[in-house]
Amino acid sequence: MSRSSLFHQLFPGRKLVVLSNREPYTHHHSPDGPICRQPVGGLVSALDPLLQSTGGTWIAWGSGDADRDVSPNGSLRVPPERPAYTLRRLWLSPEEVREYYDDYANGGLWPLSHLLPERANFAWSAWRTFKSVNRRFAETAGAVAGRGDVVWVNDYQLSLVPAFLRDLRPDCLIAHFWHIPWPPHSIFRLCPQRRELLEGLLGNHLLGFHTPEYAANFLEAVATELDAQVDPTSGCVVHNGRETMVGAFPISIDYKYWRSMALSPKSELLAGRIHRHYRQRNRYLGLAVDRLDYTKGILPRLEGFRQFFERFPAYRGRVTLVQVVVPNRTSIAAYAALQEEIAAVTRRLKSAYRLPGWVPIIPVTRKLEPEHLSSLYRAADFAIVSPIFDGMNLVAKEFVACQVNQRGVLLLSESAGASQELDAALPINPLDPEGFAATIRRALEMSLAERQNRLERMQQYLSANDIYQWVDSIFYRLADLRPSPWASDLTAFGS
Ligand code: ADQ
Repeated sequence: MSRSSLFHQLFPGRKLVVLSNREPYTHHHSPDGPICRQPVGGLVSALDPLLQSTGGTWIAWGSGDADRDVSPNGSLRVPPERPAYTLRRLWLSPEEVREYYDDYANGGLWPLSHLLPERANFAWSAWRTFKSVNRRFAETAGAVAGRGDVVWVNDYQLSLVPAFLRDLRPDCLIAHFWHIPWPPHSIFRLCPQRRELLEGLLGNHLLGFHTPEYAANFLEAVATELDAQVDPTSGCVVHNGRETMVGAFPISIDYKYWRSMALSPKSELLAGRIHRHYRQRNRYLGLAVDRLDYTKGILPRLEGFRQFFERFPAYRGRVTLVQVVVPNRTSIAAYAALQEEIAAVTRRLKSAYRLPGWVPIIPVTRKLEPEHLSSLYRAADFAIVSPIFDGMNLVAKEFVACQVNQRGVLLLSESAGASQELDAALPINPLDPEGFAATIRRALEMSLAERQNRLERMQQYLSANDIYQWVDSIFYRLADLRPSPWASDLTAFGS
């Protein structure tokens, strides 16, 4: 069944409204006039195909420098080449962006959720702006949604939207997906605004996390902080007469899309060229792909790679790591500093180990087209995905999908959500550089039969557990909640 028919079968006559901080399409000035771009990131990769197939509205902060020129009243139909749904842009002032997004969401909630409390800052002035921006998102959703519509809120930037929206529009069915880890309560309790955040999220009918562990951490926080009834077995919370169902829904990728990208003529050609280049010289290609972020473990990975050459010098001149890092959030000092440090460490690695006709590392710092990215995934002999903490990590799943020749090995951090599903990957501890070095060698020396076997298992798993199955599981769960507390509203409109 197609996505749209499942949605319309489960929620007849309803529309879908998605909210996220980041918009799925941004417009930017160029010498040839405004150009449209799609930002890099897991959330857009996951939800844009969904809205394209179901129609509806996506509400987000209009962050592109040409957004206002293209949509003066804040609304436009996207994707530009074949419009399928409405993008509703919310305009934020530079101060709002700094306090709501840079300071509170990315300077406070992001590091705390990734178990790095010493990096977190929760200034009250930033909190007040966070709250008022969340209220505006909720008011916009309240104005756009039709009676009984399904509203799907995303992520930590919009934690307070559900309760605001539930007050405004009790007829809507509200779901929220939290795309990053939820920390153990001993960490979350350090947030001064923790109770209001929990109450904001309990405005949802359904609240999803990537893993049972994150869901259990959330339930523990609610049970400790609020006067609520919590059933850890079913995931049901009752607070202030409202019921919220909490559960685990591991996000995935569009598996068929990534396969088709890897099998496209362009990808086949590029991957073939790269593979021949390395094989003819008896060399190996390693790959790492990340959004610039201190949680992705890029610096410890480079240290692990350095130790690999120290411990196993026979591989000097034979293994090159292509490290793709797309800059983002560089208006935040910690991110700008990280970008510089990665560049400096990369330069040091190059000058310490380079040999005539060979470099140990090739840095790439731009967004790649899917056919280009898939050709790298396809050609790589191994991929290193080594976040220190990561809600899920879609790069690991994309690599597995694109390995159409089943030759590559996935090295995957045990503290990425994805490691709970991709159990045929080689586990790594991102903070153990020696173990890291040994695992790279193990990957290079693994038999072809074992590599095929491991990839086959993970590919079978991902083909059955793709992004569409993820969306369906959330819709089914949401539809199950109908008798309580949505039933009275449905009866009211004769459904
Ligand atoms: P992110 O932290 O953004 O997502 P991730 O899941 O790895 O992390 O997704 C990154 C996405 O960006 C991938 O789809 C990848 O293909 C793309 N990408 C990265 N570099 C690129 C480049 N140079 N060119 C083109 N595309 C590039 C957050 C959470 C994750 C969670 C997702 C989804 O932090 O843990 O998996 O949301 O819920």
